[in-house]
Amino acid sequence: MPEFATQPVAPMAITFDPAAATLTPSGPTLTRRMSDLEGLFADTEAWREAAEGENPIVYEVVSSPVPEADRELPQSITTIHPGQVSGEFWMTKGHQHPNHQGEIYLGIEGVGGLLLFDGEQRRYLDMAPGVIGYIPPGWAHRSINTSDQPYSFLAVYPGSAGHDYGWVLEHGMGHRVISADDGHALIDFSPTGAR
Ligand code: S6P
Ligand code: ZN
Repeated sequence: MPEFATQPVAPMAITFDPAAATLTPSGPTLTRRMSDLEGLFADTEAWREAAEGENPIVYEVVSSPVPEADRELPQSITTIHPGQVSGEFWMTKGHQHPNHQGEIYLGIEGVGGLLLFDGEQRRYLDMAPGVIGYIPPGWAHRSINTSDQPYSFLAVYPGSAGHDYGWVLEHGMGHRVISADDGHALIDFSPTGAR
């Protein structure tokens, strides 16, 4: 067996339940409430009212036991609950992988979108069960629930990728995703507090 700086975890079978959006056995779970999402939504006053009021859970991330370590390949399932802040759909914080590496998302339940931004070019992918959204190295990414039902997806990414949230707060994601008569619409990114 080759030498590794960090010993790899042992081979394991992980049961993936798409209906329940669970991984068994599971690792850490992350819960993001509205108060954790400062600086994301265009309407700061509406965000503050929600954060200081009911402070709902916006999304949860359950992970498999595979660690975020060099050469490992962790997986996680994110479930974004349905909701809007002043017409802007609930979304993840969004991040850039500072050690530029690719990632895949597989839609498993509900529908949503995957916003991608490399600092110049911007893309939007419609996500649904069975769709693989490919995130190339160097593209920041954010997920959005564009429906009135929960939206879940599986993420698989290199364990050494890292997560830079400051880059997205500084540069935005190129677009905002808002509700529209026929579902959702993309508008140009505006700084937080501009609406
Ligand atoms: C990790 C992967 C996802 C997100 C998750 C939450 O590289 O992209 O597991 O971490 O969807 O999003 P965020 O932006 O809060 O980390
Ligand atoms: Zn990522």
